[in-house]
Amino acid sequence: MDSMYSYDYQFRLIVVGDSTVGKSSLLRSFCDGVFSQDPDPTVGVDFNVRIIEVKPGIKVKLQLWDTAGQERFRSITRAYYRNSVGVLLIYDTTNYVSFTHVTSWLNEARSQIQPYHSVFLLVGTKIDRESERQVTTEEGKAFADFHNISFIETSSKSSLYVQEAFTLIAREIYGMLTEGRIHVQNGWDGVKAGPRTASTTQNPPIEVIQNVEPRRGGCCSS
Ligand SMILES: Nc1nc2c(ncn2[C@@H]2O[C@H](COP(=O)(O)OP(=O)(O)OP(=O)(O)O)[C@@H](O)[C@H]2O)c(=O)[nH]1
Ligand SMILES: [Mg+2]
Repeated sequence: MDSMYSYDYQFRLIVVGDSTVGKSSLLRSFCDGVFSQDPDPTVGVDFNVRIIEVKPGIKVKLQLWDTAGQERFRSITRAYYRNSVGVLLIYDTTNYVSFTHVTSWLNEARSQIQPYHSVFLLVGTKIDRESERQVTTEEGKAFADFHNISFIETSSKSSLYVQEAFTLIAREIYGMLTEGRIHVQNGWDGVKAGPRTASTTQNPPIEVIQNVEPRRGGCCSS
């Protein structure tokens, strides 16, 4: 069992997309290893935590914000973008309309997060329902390539590529942190140094920026 107090960094991620695309199911599969056929819709926002290793010896606590897809909660969920360093954009591969809405989720996320940096991951869910598929893998990939973001397809029911999705985005964020393209900044909760960071020598030195304007440009910010 991971100790909740033993990690090098904390990344705050937000999960967005239309209602019923499977956001909560993805998080439950990842955090608890369970799947429900009939979960309750999310009301406002929900919160999950899991620690993963992004490379040998480097542990990251993922603070995962699960948002409600229903329109009536939009003003609540909007407030959670700003302090997120990663955004999982979710659509349902068996529901083409949910795929057409990804653009507006992406635009909303970008407008709320800027001028902070964040990393986006496009996730197509429910690939266990292959016979009902409405969005091809190529369409998902083309969208992701166009927007220069990563892409993966998952099944929470079959636990397919769920772990990989979170590892992918966490590694990308960690890479940007070590390259100095994302920073730990006072007043922003997207990335925080964990309790182990100061006491080990294996981590790259982190630069803490004090009360300055966040930097512009770079990956996924506009
Ligand atoms: N077959 C299959 N069904 C899934 C999968 N993921 C989710 N579902 C089903 O899709 C429905 C909606 O799942 P949720 O996880 O509640 O969807 P959500 O995106 O959190 O919805 P909101 O909270 O309303 O925004 C439920 O009936 C789930 O059982 C999957 O990978 N495969
Ligand atoms: Mg939900």
